[in-house]
Amino acid sequence: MKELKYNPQKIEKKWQKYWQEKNFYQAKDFSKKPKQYLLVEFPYPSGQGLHVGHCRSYTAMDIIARKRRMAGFNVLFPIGWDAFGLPTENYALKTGIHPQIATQRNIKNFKRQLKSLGLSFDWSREINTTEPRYYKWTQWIFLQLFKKDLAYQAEIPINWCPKCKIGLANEEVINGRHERCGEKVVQKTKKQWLIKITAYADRLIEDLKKVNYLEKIKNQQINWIGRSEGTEVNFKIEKINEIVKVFTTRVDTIFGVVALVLAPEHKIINKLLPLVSNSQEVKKYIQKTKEKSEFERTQLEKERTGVPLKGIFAENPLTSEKIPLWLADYVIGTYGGGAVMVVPAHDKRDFDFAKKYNLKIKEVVKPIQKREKNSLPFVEEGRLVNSGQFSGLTSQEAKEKITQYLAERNLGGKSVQYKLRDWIFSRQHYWGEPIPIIHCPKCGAVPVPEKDLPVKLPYLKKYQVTETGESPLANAKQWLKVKCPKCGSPAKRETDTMPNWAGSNWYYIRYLDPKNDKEIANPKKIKYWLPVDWYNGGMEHTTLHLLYSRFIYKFLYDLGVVFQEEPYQKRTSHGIVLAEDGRKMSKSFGNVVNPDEIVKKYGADTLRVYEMFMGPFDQAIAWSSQSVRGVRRFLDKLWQLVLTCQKNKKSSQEAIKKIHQLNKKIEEDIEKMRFNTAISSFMEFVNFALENKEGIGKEVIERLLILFAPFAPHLTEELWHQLGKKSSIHNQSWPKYNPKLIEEKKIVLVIQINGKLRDKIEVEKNISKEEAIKIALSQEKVKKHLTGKKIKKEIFVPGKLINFVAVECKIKMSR
Ligand code: ANZ
Ligand code: ZN
Repeated sequence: MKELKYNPQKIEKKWQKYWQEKNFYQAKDFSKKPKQYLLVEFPYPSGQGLHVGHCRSYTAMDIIARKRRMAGFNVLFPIGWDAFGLPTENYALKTGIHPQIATQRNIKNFKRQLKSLGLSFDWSREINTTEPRYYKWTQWIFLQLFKKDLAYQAEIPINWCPKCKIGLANEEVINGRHERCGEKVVQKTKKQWLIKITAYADRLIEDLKKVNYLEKIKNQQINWIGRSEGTEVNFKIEKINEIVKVFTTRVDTIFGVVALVLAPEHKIINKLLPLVSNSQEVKKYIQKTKEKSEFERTQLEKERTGVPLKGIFAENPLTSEKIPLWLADYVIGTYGGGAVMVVPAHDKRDFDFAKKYNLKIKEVVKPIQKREKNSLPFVEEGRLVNSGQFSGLTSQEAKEKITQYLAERNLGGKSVQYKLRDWIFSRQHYWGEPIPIIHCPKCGAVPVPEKDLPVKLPYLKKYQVTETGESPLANAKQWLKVKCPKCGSPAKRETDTMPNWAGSNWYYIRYLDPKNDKEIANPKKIKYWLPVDWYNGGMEHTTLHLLYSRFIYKFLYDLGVVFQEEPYQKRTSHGIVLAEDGRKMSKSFGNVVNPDEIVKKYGADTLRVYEMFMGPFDQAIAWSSQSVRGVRRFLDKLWQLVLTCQKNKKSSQEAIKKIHQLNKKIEEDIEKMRFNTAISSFMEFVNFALENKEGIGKEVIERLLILFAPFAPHLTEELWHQLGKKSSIHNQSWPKYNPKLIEEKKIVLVIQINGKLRDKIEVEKNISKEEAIKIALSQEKVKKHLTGKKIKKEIFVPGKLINFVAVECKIKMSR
């Protein structure tokens, strides 16, 4: 039954069924073949269905997976669903469809869509973060963190939307506003669960040396952690006899301190308020700060504000000077000690602050080399002046000496600070994993015994957030009541749920053993498969998701659950797919491309090949319908080529050379993720072949199909069978190119003038006499030796030399 025309609608379903029935893509635990674990970021099954952006990144890794299988690897290429979280909860609130039902529906739809693309996922390992069998282990990890004191509760300010009366994750705050309603977000203090990721900060930086990530991704990780070395200085506060700790990276400027500024949320303020003469003003300022988000407060260009604590002074530990105390919202409560020593002469922010409030400006560092213009603030390092016994030292020397001086007198010492904060792990939402903790009036926070895991999320009809901002689980009256596992008294379950990150920071471990109810995964399987060899994902996940999952892996390593320090050997990222108009695809713009329609109209292989062809893989690219049609025409041509040439017995030398060159190119392009240039090379080859049909025989056609199989798995499978093959094209070995065949035939020609060697040139082996002479005459050395001479004769020995026989010009001579 031969198809004469390429008809993807007829063949794609057929082959998908065939592959599935034969379990083609199932990874085999403990196979003797070398293992290869290839990972894509599992999708969030939203109500909108699959985005063409998913198709792009999944097809890319699918191509790599298919090529690796053909090259003899035991490939693990799994998929699952990251299904807890806000989008589904919000969708449920809007439509009245329960999140659980919505999730099931969405997954069903996503699965149908992914399958229609012919992606070679191992579906037998499918996971779903919202299934109790899965989140049992998410909760188990939390318990281990709790037992190691890495999960703790604290009163901390959270983002709060006063309109929706709801606590927000940082991701939900865009430019200081709630992303859903646009209301200005304020800070509200609430008891939260935190995870102490900061305890791993140094290792998270250090171990980047062990992995093969793109350089920019490594830098993003490092900047996010934001390690800063400096000095902690204790400032004594008069009247109350307490100290305020200050973190500074410029302790060499300490003789230039003119004020001490506290963050408005600094704890010590409560003690100071009764002592200041302007307490009303101060209280008002604190209130105003609460209405601002951290984003607003740290904007660099914004005007500085502050309020003095009148009548209170701190003491500079080096000079014993009395310095005034202030509050200002540019000081962040959670960084360093939540206080800053103000040095207007050497810091821009402090300079602006001092100008505005008429503080003194004391210069204590001068440039080492004299400058023409000496303007303040001078923010670089230099040599100290007006700094008592430290005057004359360089900034570097002074930092060390002053830190030592402080340490010896118990007034401070070396300190390292991180931008990275502990990870806020509580959400006051319904659609997440319950935190497995029981609050007992006698024993406090008690972990749920491991044997009682999972703590199942109760089915609630009403899952709106409560007016007080408590999680909707506070309404699950039955579920809430439990006995304390320690003392048996009546106690209450924790009602906060985990963030979306919780289920996604370890999911790649569960693929190894998704049905294991005894352990997170069998250790032998962990040993065999991990680490992940190649992880591709979105640029937007190269900070948080990557950092969280690396952290959890290190923690599991410390527990002895996994056996290396890093989960991903290699990390790359893809660019997003924009709409045809260059904007983000969005329902509200009406510019969304639905992959279903493309598959229906042109076939999955066209969609796949088009998305690989659209542009450099790591860049954002706008959709082009015209280019989609162009790709479909290319597939039609390839189809015709194969059908026309299938009877040809022999191939021309040129065709063989070209197909081996293509072989090399495709191999290299796939490894470097240069899919777009790979496709162009296929197109060029097909054009060449159509013009030289007589020279395209079996050997060339078969190699072409195998090379193209990872890109267009259905089309190539169909043609392969049409050639009379009985086994699948995807079970063929990846072809090796012959390096001898593709060597570009370059040779060196010697250039002589009157028999004397004057130069050498590199040219094509079968270059013509005319061409060779033209090149030879353009060489500088040759020109030089021919000046004033006239060429009488040119001798060309192919593959060897050119000899110019030349004589002196008479005219010139006679002059
Ligand atoms: C005095 C000083 C003088 C500073 C000078 C700089 C220049 P990084 O590198 O980001 O760690 N700082 C400390 N704690 C702060 C807080 N809670 N909120 C806002 N700013 C804070 O920055 C360290 C510097 O940031 C510290 O060094 C401190 O200002 C400020 F000529 O101290 B410096
Ligand atoms: Zn108890």
